[in-house]
Amino acid sequence: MPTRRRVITTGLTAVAGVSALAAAARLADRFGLIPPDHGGIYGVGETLTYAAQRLLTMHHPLAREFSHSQVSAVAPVNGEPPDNEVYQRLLSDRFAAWRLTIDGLVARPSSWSLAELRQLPSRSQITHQACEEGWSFIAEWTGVQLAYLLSAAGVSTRARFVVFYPFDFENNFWDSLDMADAWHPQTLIAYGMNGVKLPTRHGAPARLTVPRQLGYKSVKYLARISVVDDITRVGNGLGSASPDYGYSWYAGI
Ligand SMILES: Nc1nc2c(c(=O)[nH]1)N[C@H]1C(S)=C(S)[C@@H](COP(=O)(O)O)O[C@H]1N2
Ligand SMILES: [Mo]
Repeated sequence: MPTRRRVITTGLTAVAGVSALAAAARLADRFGLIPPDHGGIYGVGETLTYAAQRLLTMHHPLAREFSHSQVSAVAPVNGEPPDNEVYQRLLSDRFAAWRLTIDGLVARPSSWSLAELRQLPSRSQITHQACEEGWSFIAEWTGVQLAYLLSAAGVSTRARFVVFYPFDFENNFWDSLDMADAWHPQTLIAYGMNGVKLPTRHGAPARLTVPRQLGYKSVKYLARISVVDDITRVGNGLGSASPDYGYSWYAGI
């Protein structure tokens, strides 16, 4: 991915020239399209990738969806189930005591049990999940749209990002989405995969799925969702654990 990004940025520079780069950076600033890790390793390249992707996807905003016959026979795993006591206890009880918390800049901080989530309007979508390591698979995900949960909680107009905390947060894994991706109809809190309940290693009891971005944005083993205005005060301040490992906060594909 870093290689591809460098190619894109270099390509943009070659085609557009330096003055156009400056114009694009001004445009990004004007529309607030500055990623939280803009000061990181990739600098202006990150800002341009994010801004360019947002402008390009304005007119074809949905990730491609596939048919049942295209579902992959094998779905690899990246990120084993958390081995901490809290998660293992919930797992041993088949998540009967699990609740997904929604807090932060919402009118009604709330929490949902798995049974409650299953009673909400559901959506199933067959999408492609691509890992930054180079492998991918197509699977059907079933769950509730994050937008539904956000509406139910009543999101403040000050909201800028939605933060996702998994049970392996202590191993430094977490991420966030901007509001455009948070409200996106294909952004799901999935509790089902390929017609069965979400397998443990794929993120039980519930995971995020964000098919417009690389796999690492799709946080598994969810514990808590928090709506914030200032992402710089969360964790490393870069919007995601991924910049700690050299990957960008924005992973649009
Ligand atoms: N909580 C948590 N979520 C995670 C990870 C992880 O290590 N922990 N790995 C991510 C990465 S890098 C990818 S590619 C996908 C893989 O999802 P899968 O295991 O269902 O294929 O989950 C993402 N979500
Ligand atoms: Mo990944």
